[in-house]
Amino acid sequence: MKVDEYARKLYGRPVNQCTNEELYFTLLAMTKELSEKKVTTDGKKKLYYISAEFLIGKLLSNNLINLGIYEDVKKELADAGKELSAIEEVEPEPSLGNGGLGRLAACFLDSMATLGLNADGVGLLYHFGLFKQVFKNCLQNEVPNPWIENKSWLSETEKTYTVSFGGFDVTSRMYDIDVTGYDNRTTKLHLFDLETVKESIVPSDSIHFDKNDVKENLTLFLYPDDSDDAGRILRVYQQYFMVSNAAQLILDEAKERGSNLHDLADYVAIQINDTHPTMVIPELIRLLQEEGILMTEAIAIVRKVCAYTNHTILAEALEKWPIGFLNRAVPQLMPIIRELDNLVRKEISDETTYIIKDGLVHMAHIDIHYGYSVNGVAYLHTEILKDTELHNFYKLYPEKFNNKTNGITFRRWLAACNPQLAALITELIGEGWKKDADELKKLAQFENDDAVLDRLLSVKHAKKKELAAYVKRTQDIDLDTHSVFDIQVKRLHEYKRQQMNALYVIHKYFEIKEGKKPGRPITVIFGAKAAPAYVIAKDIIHLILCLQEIVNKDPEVSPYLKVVMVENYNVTLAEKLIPACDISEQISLASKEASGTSNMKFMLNGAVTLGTMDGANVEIADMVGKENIYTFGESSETVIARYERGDYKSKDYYDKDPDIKRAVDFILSDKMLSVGNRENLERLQKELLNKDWFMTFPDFEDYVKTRDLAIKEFEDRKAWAKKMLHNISQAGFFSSDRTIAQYNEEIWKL
Ligand code: 26Q
Repeated sequence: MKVDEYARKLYGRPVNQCTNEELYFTLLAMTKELSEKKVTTDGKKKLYYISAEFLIGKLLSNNLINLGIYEDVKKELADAGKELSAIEEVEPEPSLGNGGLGRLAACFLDSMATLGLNADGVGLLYHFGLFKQVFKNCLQNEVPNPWIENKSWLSETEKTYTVSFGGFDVTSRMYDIDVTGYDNRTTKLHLFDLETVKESIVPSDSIHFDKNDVKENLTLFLYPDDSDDAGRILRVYQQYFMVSNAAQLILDEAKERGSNLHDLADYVAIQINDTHPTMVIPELIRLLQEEGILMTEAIAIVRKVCAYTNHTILAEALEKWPIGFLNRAVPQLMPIIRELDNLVRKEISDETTYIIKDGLVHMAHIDIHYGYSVNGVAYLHTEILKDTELHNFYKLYPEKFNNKTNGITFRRWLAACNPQLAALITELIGEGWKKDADELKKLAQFENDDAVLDRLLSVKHAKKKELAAYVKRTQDIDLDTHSVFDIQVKRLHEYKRQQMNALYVIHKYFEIKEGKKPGRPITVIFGAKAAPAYVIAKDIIHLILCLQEIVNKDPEVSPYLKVVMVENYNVTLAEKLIPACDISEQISLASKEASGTSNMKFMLNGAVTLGTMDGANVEIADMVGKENIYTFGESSETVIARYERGDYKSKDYYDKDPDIKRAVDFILSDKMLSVGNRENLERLQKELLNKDWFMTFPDFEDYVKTRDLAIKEFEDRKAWAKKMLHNISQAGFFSSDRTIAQYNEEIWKL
């Protein structure tokens, strides 16, 4: 299979005479044809991973790697004077997710295909995806992010369904994206779209549009928050559209495979990714009834089919829909949901587990009562669910609760984004790690091999140079590649505590001004989108962008400290940032981050974690041992107890710790006001002083101390390289192949 043949066929010209755009479309066509040949749909039982988000990232390199032709294609192009990396730039990134949950779903699809499981993803085709972030005057603005082109990874299918809403019907169409497994089968991501959707109602420079006409707007955007009622009810329409299509597809395919529907559980497993697809439970019951099955049996069938994954402990993030919304959008489901609630009320005395309470439908409660499995996404997270958040459910159904610690695909997060490191690893221990991640353990034998440690450091330096060139090109900021690259990239949320990182930057700024210079310059990099209506999150972005202005332009400070906030953080940027990182910031308030997955990606790329004992950091710490990670901060028990007592007063810490006071005061200093807006900065300062709900102040001192220690220990390059190698060698557990194998063995049983 030669690229040249394809190029001649498509454009009538050899590779060396094609533009990068033409070559992108050539490779797209070629790859699609190859992966199509590998589709296999065998097996009686099939898993459907239903998710409102699939943050798949660009697909070209990933597919070339998984099809085993990356090296050959790269070489053929290079021989013709073309660069694969330049061709990749042409590909738009589909932004079909907000963050961790969506990216996890994408990693899972890769692993399901790689393990050869009979499993497809089902979701929605959002025409503009999540908004694109643009910075202006140190503020975040949101603009639409169109990504669908005439020729793309999407393939239109013949499948269309009717979905009924209160008062009107719509017609859907299924589009497919091939999911190429590494050296294995191709499975499918099915994305449903609305036939009547109208892109033209969206202006080019704003994400505000008429939210009233569902027939025109249903699949335009992925909603980043639930701030206004118009947006909230639209989300209900989207969710029902997704699950009604999924349920119709699932029943069609099960019948094709030979199911008589009474035996559906032998043919189908459904994983419900957070509560967003929860309505698939009443929808399946409704459809089974339409097929002539009685309600009682329909419920029993669904109970053997659906499994639920919880991704959050934040009470405010658990979905509860007003009955009025559901009555309006999906009136046909309400009698079923009422019946499901009545059955719970008949059987169970604990009112906290009821489905309908105070006019709200608790989506997670439907999943837990009517699914056969409930899993958390990291050890600590699952323990907290069992002990506190979902304790009453755990008492009812201890057998349903299980943990599946998240994972990441090593094909994208090592082989594709860091070919230099991948090549070094392969040279040392062979290629086996790409399919059996545990083989990375073999790297431990090189921990005292100076030549290997030197090469590891030079790979890291090469990746830092690549990132620095990118930052220079896109944001015109000069980075010192010999400085410590300290990176925090994730959605902006107060519990993730980017504000604490920013306070550290202010603290360093003062220290440098006082003449206390760090032994080595520090580069602090942020990447984060804030939900458009999340006011404090946007204020935190404002603070960081103002710091970027002040710090980088101060000739006294900038030789020792730089701040960069990359614009529009997404998968493509993650692939550039993560390999270049020295210190991975994982600083959520203990008990709040369900798992985190960037922590795993950083570790795999030889960064050392600076983190709280939260989410999967706990397992990382277990795995690497305390010499190879920097942990700090209060434990989840202490935090949970403090919330229970309700006696945290941030002002007390401000009054007694002069470092905290100085940093917080700086937020409203003349210096800050010379670049920033009083309104944003004042609101943020007040929030910290009067509330600080995610307790940054109690952890601040330990954070500064521990971060300074990490920066100091970075100086012993050999010892640091050893930590890096040790982290990589222990990362195997965090392969999503391991996670998916566990889902299959313990939940799906395909
Ligand atoms: C809900 C209702 C209305 C509108 C939006 C939403 C909504 C959208 C996205 C709620 C939650 C999300 C995303 C959650 C998420 O990404 N959670 C993360 O999941 C990761 C994978 O398990 C974990 O690693 C992270 O710890 C967790 O924060």
